[in-house]
Amino acid sequence: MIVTGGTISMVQDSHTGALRPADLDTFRSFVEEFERSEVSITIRAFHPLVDSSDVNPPVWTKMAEMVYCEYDNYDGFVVLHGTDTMAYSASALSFMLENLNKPVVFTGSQLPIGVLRSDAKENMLTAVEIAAAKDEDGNAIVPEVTIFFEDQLLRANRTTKVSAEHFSAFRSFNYEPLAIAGVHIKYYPHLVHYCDTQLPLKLRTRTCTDVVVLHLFPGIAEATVRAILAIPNLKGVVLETFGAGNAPSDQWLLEALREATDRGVIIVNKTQCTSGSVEMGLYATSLNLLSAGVISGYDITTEALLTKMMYLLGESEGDMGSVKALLSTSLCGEMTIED
Ligand code: ASN
Repeated sequence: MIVTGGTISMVQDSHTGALRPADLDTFRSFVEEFERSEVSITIRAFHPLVDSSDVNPPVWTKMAEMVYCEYDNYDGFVVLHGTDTMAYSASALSFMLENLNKPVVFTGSQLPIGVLRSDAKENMLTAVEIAAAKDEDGNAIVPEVTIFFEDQLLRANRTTKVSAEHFSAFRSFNYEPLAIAGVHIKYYPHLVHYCDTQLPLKLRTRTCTDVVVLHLFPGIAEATVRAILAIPNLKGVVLETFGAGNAPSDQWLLEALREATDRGVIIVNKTQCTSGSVEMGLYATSLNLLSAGVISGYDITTEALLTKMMYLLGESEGDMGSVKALLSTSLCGEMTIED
């Protein structure tokens, strides 16, 4: 269990009422029930613990390295993480840990672990059970990077945080849950992404942050779009469009996008809708984007697309052709490509 921080790692100071980091004994006391059964757990914590708003690519690297270095020593990994950017971190690790054959389950909580009504205990204990779960042949049931929250086990790179209030804080709009935890934990193995077990785990932690999210809105000004596309060293743009991937048909917009793609900037079309897919060419307003060199992001989440872009641009050594090709390929179940 890797404790990185977030609300799940906080207790309330009995004197001041302020939240402060829990010590490791707090986590140990919750998981010691497991220790009496056949699951043994080692707890490693970040020093200092971090709020997930401060998690960035170097911190993703640290998490991925911790999994990689201990990969042969454990059957599964649980990452306790703040909820705010959990979907980004978990998506990033799904790309950084290539050929993963063991569960890496992210979880967190909406209320601190030291608060009576906290959702921390259930989330943490079920995440441990899922990380340790094996089928009758002794193979991990869900050997991919996932997020467990409230009662759903979701593929990490399909997941988005949807609520700052509810205990059920995450959704995967375009892919069914991999398991549902009720009285029993019901797994759906036919939905799980399996890697070739013969291939060794590869750690790929080089990232490039010369990327931007350009969220279109009715009335967006030419100067705004041109200023964003003129960012020095810009390499990748997540273009958040309307509906099935549509954009205003203003000539200046298409010209600005065309100029950027001609300079080698990769622009990927991602719908602002939470569910459904980009279908380029369905309307004239997205056909224009195709002719401006914009590529489809299909039904990917913004979190997965952004982290995939950072990872591909970081690992590509300047081979933009292969970055483009891989952005149009589902690497570990992050998108559904309809023919
Ligand atoms: N601010 C916290 C975090 O993301 C929120 C939480 O964990 N519920 O670190």
